[in-house]
Amino acid sequence: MDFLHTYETLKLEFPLVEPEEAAFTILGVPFDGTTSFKAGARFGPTLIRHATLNLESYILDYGVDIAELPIADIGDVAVVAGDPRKTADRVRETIEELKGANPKTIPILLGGEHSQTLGAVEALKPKSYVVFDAHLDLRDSYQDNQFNHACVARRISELGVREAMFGIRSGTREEVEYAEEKGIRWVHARNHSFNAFIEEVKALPEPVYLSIDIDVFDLSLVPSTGTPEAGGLRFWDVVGAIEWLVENKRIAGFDIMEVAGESLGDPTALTGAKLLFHFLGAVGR
Ligand SMILES: [Mn+2]
Repeated sequence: MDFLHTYETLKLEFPLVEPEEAAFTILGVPFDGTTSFKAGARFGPTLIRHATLNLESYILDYGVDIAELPIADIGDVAVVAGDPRKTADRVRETIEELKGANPKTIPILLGGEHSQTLGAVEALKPKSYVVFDAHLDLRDSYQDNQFNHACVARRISELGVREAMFGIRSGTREEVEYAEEKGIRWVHARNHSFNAFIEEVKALPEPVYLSIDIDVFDLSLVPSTGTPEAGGLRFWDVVGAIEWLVENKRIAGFDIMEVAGESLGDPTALTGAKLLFHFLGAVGR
């Protein structure tokens, strides 16, 4: 199947299927045009795909070999350098094309800046947005740009999507007040627990879009990301939450964003790749 805005790139080393037959469709978004601290998320999709070469496709935890699942990888979106809105439009259009061809496939974005999640949410129109992130991302504007990575949860909330956030440890007074005013639920990283997670998500309407900003993890796990923060979650905290969510809620889409780096084998990309495999295995089991 041909897409207007995508091109071939390094792909997952699985026996891939066409998107029309895929339960999961991977799309890279190599954009880092509004990154304000540590650049390099444009290499995230390639670095994550490369990092998967290090991993066994058999997931011990689930007894599932994800190489046997119907997965498509449609390459990367051709970004509009420096323009998060136009690039997110291409993400939206690509996912609309994909869902037109296969309404059942779950799109999986590999990023790339968090700003690009907006395009996926606009295409998929979930009822709820569950995000693991160090940051609230509820600014109205940042660096004079409403589509900056620091504004993505604000833009999604304005679409009327319910939001719940986990692993949070960074935000402004204005963002906290906005969350309060709009009923946006968030749990500080210090207070994270499986029970706290379920408490916040159990009543959320479906389908749910699940977004992982890789900076949710402690920066010792993920040194190469746009805005690293100490004091994050552990790997299995996030895996446990994903397992509950895919068992209990319909998932509209999934992403792993803000993976940066300049060298193959970067621990940030290895963390992202391992998380991707657990998501695939948890849904596929
Ligand atoms: Mn973040």
